[in-house]
Amino acid sequence: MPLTGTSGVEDRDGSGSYLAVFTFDDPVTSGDAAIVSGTATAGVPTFSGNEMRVPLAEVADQQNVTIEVSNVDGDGGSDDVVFGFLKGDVNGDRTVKNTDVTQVKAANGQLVTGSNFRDDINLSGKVDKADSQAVTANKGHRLP
Ligand SMILES: [Ca+2]
Ligand SMILES: [Ca+2]
Repeated sequence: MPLTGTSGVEDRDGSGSYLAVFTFDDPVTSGDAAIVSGTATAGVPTFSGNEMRVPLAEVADQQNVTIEVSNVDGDGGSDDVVFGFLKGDVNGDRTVKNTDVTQVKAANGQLVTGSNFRDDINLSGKVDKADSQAVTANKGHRLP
C-alpha cells in the first residue's frame, strides 16, 4: 500500500480478516498499531525482519481504514496509512464495474501468481468462475 496520496485497494475477500504488512528500511522488533478511522479491529502486531504485521478483523467492505503505526522500536513517532477495502475491484480503480469482470474472466483457469493474485477474489489459489461471479455480485460498489 502507498504511504501517501490515494490509498491502495484490497479487492479480495478475506471474510473480514486481513493482515496489514508494514515494511521498514531496517529490522523492527516493537511498535503499536491502532485503527484511527474506518470499521476494523487491529490485533497485536508481530515482527519479522523488516516487517511489522498487523492482523485486522471485522473489516467492513467499501470503506477506507486508517491505521496509525507508532513508537516503532521506541522512536516515539507515528504514521498513518490508509487502506481501501473494496471486494471485486481487481484493477484498483476504486469502483467495481464491467472492466473488473472482464479482467477476471480473461484470467479464468489460471493458478494464482504474483501478477494475477488480485483476480482470485475468494483466495482459493485459482482464478475461476466463482471469482468472476463474486465481482459481478459487487458491481456498482465503490470506495468513498
Ligand atoms: Ca475496478
Ligand atoms: Ca478463486
